[in-house]
Amino acid sequence: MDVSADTLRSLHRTMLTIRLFEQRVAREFRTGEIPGFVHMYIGEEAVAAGICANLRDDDYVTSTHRGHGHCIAKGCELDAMMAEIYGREDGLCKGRGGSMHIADFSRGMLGANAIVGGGIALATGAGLAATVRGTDQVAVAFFGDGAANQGVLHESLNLAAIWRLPVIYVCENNGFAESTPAAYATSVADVASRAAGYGIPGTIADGRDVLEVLAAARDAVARARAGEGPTLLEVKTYRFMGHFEGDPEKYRDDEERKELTANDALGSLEARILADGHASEADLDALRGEIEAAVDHAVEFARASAFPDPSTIERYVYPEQVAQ
Ligand SMILES: Cc1ncc(C[n+]2csc(CCOP(=O)(O)OP(=O)(O)O)c2C)c(N)n1
Repeated sequence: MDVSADTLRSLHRTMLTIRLFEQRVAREFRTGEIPGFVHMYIGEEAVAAGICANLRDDDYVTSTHRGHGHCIAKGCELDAMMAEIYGREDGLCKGRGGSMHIADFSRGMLGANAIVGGGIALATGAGLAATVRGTDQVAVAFFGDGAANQGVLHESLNLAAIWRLPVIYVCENNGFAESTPAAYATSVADVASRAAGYGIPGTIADGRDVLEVLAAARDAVARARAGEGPTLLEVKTYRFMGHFEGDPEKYRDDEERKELTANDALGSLEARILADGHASEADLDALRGEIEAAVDHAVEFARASAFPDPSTIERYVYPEQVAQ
C-alpha cells in the first residue's frame, strides 16, 4: 500500500503513545493507586490506530472495557485521560467513569463500556443520528470476539443493513473472551463471515500490519460516508497482557504467547520507518522521550487532582448537568 511518510509517522506516534501510556498504567495499577480494574490494549494498537486514522474529529467511536487505545487514537488528551483512570475530578468524566467508562464527547469518543457488546447499539444509534441529521459523519463500534456472540450485534447489523447506516463494526478478534478461546465459543472461524447473513461486506485485516488495517478501514469508511451502508471488519489481533491486570493467565501457554508477541505491529512499523529512511534511530528515541515525558506529566496531573466530592454523586447524570 502506498502511504506517505507523514501517515507512517503519525500511525507510529499513535501506536507508541498507546503502548507507553498503557505500560505506565499497568505499572501504576500495581501500586494500588488506581481504583477498579484496568484492561490493557498492548499488542492491539494497530487496530485503533489504523481505523481511527481514517476518521474525522466529528466522527464517532464506541469502545469496550479495553478502551484506552481507542481514546488515544481518537485524540483524547493524556492528562485528562489519566486523571479519569485515577478517578479524579479533572478527569475526562470528572472521575465518575474510570478506565471502563471513559468518554470524551468532544472527540466523538462516546465511551468505553463495561458491558460486553454495550457499545455496539450506541454506535448504531450514532450512525442513525448522522443519517437523520443529513451529515456525512460515520460511527465505529469496536468490540471483541466475545461480544460478537452477543445478540445486540446481530440486531444492530440487521438494522444498519436495512437502513444503510454509516457504521463500521470492528471486531477486534484477539482469540479470547477473557479465558474462553474464540475457537471454542464462536461458531465460525471468521466473525467477518457473519456479514453475509446481513447482506453487507465482511472483511478481514491482519492486526499485525497497521497498513492493512488502515486500508481495510479506508474502504469501509468511504462506503459509509457515501451512504452505501455498514461493513463488518474483523481484525485478527493478539493481546500481549492478561485479560485484566492481575490475570494469572492459566488458559494460554508460553509458546503461543512467545510466537504471537514476536509479531508486534509496532516493532514492524518501526522497522519499516527506519528502512524507508523516514526517521533515524535518534528520531525514534527522541519521540519515545517526548511521549514518556507526556505520560509522566499525565501521572503527575492525575495525582495532583482532587477526588470528586461524594456529595456530588448525583450530578452529571442528565445532559443539562454536564455543562454545570
Ligand atoms: C454482558 C457482560 N457479560 C460478561 C461480562 C464479563 N466480561 C468482561 S470482559 C469479558 C470478555 C470479553 O471478551 P471480548 O469481547 O472478546 O473482548 P476482549 O476482552 O478480548 O477484548 C467478559 C465475559 C461483562 N462485562 N458483560
